[in-house]
Amino acid sequence: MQRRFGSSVWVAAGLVSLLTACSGDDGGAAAPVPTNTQTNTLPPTATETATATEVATTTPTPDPANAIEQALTSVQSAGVAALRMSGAPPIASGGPAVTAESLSAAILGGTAQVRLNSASDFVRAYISVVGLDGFFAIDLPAASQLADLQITLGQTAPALFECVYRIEAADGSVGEPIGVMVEPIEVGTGEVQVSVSWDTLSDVDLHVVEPNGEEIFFANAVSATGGELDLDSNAACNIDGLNNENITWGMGSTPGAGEYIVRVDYWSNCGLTATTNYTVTVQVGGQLVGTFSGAFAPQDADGGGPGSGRTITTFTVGS
Ligand SMILES: [Ca+2]
Repeated sequence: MQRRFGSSVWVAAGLVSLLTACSGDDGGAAAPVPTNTQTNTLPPTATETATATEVATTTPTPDPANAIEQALTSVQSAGVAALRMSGAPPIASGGPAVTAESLSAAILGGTAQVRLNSASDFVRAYISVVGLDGFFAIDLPAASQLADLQITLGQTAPALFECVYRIEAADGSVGEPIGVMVEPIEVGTGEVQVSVSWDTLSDVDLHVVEPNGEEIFFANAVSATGGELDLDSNAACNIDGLNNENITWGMGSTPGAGEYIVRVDYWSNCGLTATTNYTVTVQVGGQLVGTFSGAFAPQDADGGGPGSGRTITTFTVGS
């Protein structure tokens, strides 16, 4: 079917954000970052030193206002959720270096696709944010020189923050950290927010069916209840490189009570032969309901319209 191109003003603004977000993750351009995000500069006591070596097993009371969840709420890879640890990740100890490549833009309340690469095998990755306490640690299914991460941003993440990656080899050695500046795209983050991100320059479409049956998607971008598709990426293979779509109910609108159906359609592979991996993120009432990852093969592309797509999940909004 015919479809419009993405035309809203803020797609152009978002592209600027993407470029900014990518500016530090091309390997050589990354600025060095502190190897420790702790702000306490007092010399550690014997007790504190002992505690610091046990960050993986102790759970100090976190300060929510200064915790990593201010920026990042979840990290996954290969269908496994990362562990949320307190304190700071381990410092470098001669392990492998890493580069981080953004395969999608980062949007508020959505999930960014990030690929870690190394010239050497690694078995674990650490993700932290400069100035915020805590970190995520994720074990790979097997030693690899590549790991694809799905990193979910908070709906109120800072306008600019530095995400720090480091990896660990099988022998326990940790490499030097790499910092990536992230400037999230300010999409709508209302009472209900559904988004999808993906990792190739192809056209994926997000469809949300409301309890009243109205379907929000590119050809019906604003619903009667005020639900709106406010980001439609790579529309008709007019590649913006954001690789994100977002549907939300903004200020002054109220999502109806009842069950919502989330579908994702592979509109076009845009000539690519690679598999496209996607992650759907659902936020309701300011809480992360869940993330749902899957993949499209090139032949799954169907140029779909209303009613098209793969059902990803359903969720219920109370009255
Ligand atoms: Ca699209």
